[in-house]
This record gives sequence, C-alpha cells and structure tokens, in this order.
Amino acid sequence: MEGQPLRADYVSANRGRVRSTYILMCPDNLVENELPHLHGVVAKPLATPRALPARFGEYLLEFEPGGRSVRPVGAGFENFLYVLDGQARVRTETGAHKLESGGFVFLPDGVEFDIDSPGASRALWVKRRYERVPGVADPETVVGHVDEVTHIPDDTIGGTYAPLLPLDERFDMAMNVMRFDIGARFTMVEVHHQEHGLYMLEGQGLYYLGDDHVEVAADDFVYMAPYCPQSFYATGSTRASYLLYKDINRDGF
Ligand code: UGY
Ligand code: MN
Repeated sequence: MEGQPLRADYVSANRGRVRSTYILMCPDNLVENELPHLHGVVAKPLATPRALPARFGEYLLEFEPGGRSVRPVGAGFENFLYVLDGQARVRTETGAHKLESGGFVFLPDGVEFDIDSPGASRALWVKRRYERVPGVADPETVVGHVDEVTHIPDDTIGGTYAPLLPLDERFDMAMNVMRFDIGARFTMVEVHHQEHGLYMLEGQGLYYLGDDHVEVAADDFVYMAPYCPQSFYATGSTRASYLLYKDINRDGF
C-alpha cells in the first residue's frame, strides 16, 4: 500500500535445514545453552542423539575469559576436544595439555577432564559411548596439532585428509581434517553406513547432501545420517577445510 514501508524483516535469511538424511546448522541458527559444571562457557549443541539417529554429541563451546569446568566432566564417554581459536587448557588425572588454535586432544573412555580458558576461546567437543570389542584393547590418549599431522592426498575427495587419530581398530571414531583447494571436488558421491559431524573450519563450498545442493561456509555444521549421499565442491576464493567426525572400525550393530 502507498506510504507503507516494506516489512523486509519478514523475509527469512535462514539457511538452516532439517531433512531426513542431514541437518545443516549455521551460526545464525545456534542457540545458547549451558552444560553442567561448565561456568563462563556458552555451549551450542550441534549434534546430539536427539538429531535423527546420531550416536554422538558435538558442541561448540564459547569460553569467556576465565571460563572453566568447576569439576571434572566427560564421565561415561570418550571425548575429543579441538580448539578453533584462543587457548584452552585440558587437565586429566595423568596430564595437562595446553591447546592453541588447531590443537586437539582425545581422551579414551574412563578419563574425565577439567578444562579452562585464560582468554576468550572457542572449541569443539565431540563425545560418544565407546564401543568395546572383546579382544581389542582400549585406545590411548592422543594429543596433537593440525599443523603437525600428515595431510594425505586423496583422489576421491579431490583434496587431502589428515587423520588426527590413529586409524587402528582400537579407535571407534575418526576425526579428520579435510582440505580442498579452490575448485577441488569429490570424484564420487559417497553413500556409506557411517554418520558424520562436519564443522566448516574455513572457506566455502557446495555440498551435495541427500537430494540437495547446499551452500556451506566457515562455521556451518552439517550432521549426515548413515547412508546420506554426499559430495563436496570447493567454490570459494580461498582454501576450504572442515573437521569431520566419522564412526569407524565397528559393524554398525
Ligand atoms: O571419509 C569420509 O567418509 C569422507 N570422505 N566424507 C566426507 O568428507 N563427506
Ligand atoms: Mn563420508
């Protein structure tokens, strides 16, 4: 009507999606939560078993300066922490680890931890119940940095993948950093029985998920259910990379 301003605020800019085989969550979609014993820490759940059939949890933790656990956390799970920016300190009964951006630690089932952040920082926390197999030993603690692991070229993804954890059968989860030069793309559409939690670390791209082509960019998260068709095409003007959770070395029963 004449004289009335357009109500542009009615137009949704939402990119988030929930489909039967995947979920896309973008920074604007994330809701602030609190987790027990973490003070001065905003927790943004990315994946939990409430999402489709997810068998793992993944959280974005945003630490205020001095944010910390006030008693050990992680009981009953194996836990993986990856620092996105800033610095976090992780302590267990047997060790203390200072993690800078790109630093990570894997703690096997039975190892609880304390965490604190001297300044503002962000970290990803991935947890799952360990699937113990008779005759297979438990995995050990792993500490490292993304710049110190081997980035292996892989024709099927058109980029490189860097396993942050050993791929041997003691481990039932993989955490890989996948990197793609501009224009790189998968040479196949994967369909597999494992699930993924994918956190975009940098760059952007077009993800084929289920029956859709979806644009993704830094700080987006994608949950892919088992059997979700998937392939990636790096479309930005800088390198794209993501941190990928995958369940491995178990039969899915
Ligand atoms: O290992 C993988 O399944 C990996 N190539 N998948 C992915 O990046 N979507
Ligand atoms: Mn895959």
